[in-house]
Amino acid sequence: MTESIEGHGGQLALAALKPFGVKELFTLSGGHVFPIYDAAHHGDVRIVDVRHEQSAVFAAEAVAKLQRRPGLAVLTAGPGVTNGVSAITSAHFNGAPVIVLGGRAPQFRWGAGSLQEIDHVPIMASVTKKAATVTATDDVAGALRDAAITALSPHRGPVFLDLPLDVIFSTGSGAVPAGTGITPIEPDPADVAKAAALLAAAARPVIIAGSDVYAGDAVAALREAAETLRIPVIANGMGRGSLPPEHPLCFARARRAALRGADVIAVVGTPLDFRLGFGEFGEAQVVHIVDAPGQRATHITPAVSPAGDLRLILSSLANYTGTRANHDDWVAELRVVEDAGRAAEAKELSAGTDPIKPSRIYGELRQVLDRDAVTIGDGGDFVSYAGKYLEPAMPGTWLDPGPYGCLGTGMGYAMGARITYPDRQICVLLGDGAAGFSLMDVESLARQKLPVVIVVGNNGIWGLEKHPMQAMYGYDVAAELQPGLRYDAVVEALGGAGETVEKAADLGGALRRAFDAGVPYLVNVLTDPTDAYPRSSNLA
Ligand SMILES: Cc1ncc(C[n+]2csc(CCOP(=O)(O)OP(=O)(O)O)c2C)c(N)n1
Ligand SMILES: [Mg+2]
Repeated sequence: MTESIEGHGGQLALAALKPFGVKELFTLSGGHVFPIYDAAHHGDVRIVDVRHEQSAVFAAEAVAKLQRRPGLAVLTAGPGVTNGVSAITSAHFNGAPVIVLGGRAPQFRWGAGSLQEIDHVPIMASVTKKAATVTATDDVAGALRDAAITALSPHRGPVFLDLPLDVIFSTGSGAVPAGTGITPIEPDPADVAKAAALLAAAARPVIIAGSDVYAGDAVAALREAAETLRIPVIANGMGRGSLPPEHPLCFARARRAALRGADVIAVVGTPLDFRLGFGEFGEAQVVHIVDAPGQRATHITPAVSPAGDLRLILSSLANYTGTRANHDDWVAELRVVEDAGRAAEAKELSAGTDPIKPSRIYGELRQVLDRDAVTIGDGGDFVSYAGKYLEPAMPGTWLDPGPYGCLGTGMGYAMGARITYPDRQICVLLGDGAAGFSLMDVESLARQKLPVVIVVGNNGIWGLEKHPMQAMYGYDVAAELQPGLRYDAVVEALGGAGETVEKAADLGGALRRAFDAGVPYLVNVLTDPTDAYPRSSNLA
């Protein structure tokens, strides 16, 4: 059934997004986009506004990632759009279905020098799946529908459209078909069969599950495939939590042993990038399972690379009927390493040192976080520890910045997570350096009654740069921040609350107060500046 609609450009735009489940937009005000606000105000789309456009796009990205539907950011013409560029790029790297609508100077006098007259499209083209200008009001609904379909079709990613002032303020008509019209990509059955045979026959197989497993709603199929073939699973990105930590096939501490010892490694739903040693796993054969042919690696040649709907591919693996090698010894071997790693961590997690070790913060957090809490990492070393010590128990509960590694996601991601889950714990793990990019958006969170907990690992330095620079040069520059700064006082001033913690024994109480506060609450933990996350690569 297709509905015919009439209205101004803003009304046509939002009507077209309704079948895709868009219920809110993130924005920072600008006259060029007023008609979209008018449509939202008189319709049922919630307007959530921010203090910097990057937070609007990060919030839309969090909604897109968590809910697997388009997240919408509306940015005013010129600087509004360009302020969103890094965040849109993050969505691009993360394969997140974000739609960014930009205002645009009027086209009827284009070239005459209107306020904020700049062609955004070439700026956006390389960091989106599609970037275009809608040049007629009658085209708005169709263009928005196409944008949503493009954003949601694997491999997912952001779409940018700008709407010239005269187009968006004029009235026109459009058609809104029901449903989303997205069809799964069928994988080549021969590729899937080869992948299944390789994994089943392997003596020491491993599955690495990445973000697209969650994005493609393929978590159940992954679990089924792992369980029927009895293959250990290691997760990264939003793949984390696909198997709960207590699952016999879920491994984290044994990652290195698993990748060193494996003879077949199936990497599912994540690129073979720097996070996975560029897919160079020694003698092991690599099966790269991707959600679209364009995601296949070009820098190495895997044994086979099935491309298509991840649910279909993983379900086929689960239904494999050929002969299977017994992997029990391999699973048991890794379990020993996993348990030993876990035992070794206990000391770190309970470290009673003064100043506080970041690991102790995670030890305390593990005791107060609910299983469905959403945790968000924005920072350097402090967030590397989060990746190591926090164990997401459910899929879709961990948000990291992804391979673009852009600092500043914190408050935007927190906003998107809070909008998605009004009743869950939302907790940002924030470096003190990272705090500078988005902390002002605590004002937006407080004003719009969006409580979140922010835990700052306050070491007074850009730790992930200072320590490597010291190691490389024997000195460091541009790596200092003011020590002991009261980020909690900043949050109080912005309408939230918080406290500074200097003693490990005070952490637990502070965290409990934070989750009970009902307002944005920042726990400012003064941590040991000499502590450096142990890493093999020095460049971040
Ligand atoms: C937008 C952006 N600017 C710069 C960097 C480079 N960078 C990566 S980690 C890091 C240090 C982060 O410091 P902080 O947030 O205090 O965390 P810490 O390492 O001290 O725990 C920097 C500057 C980046 N990733 N993104
Ligand atoms: Mg720091």
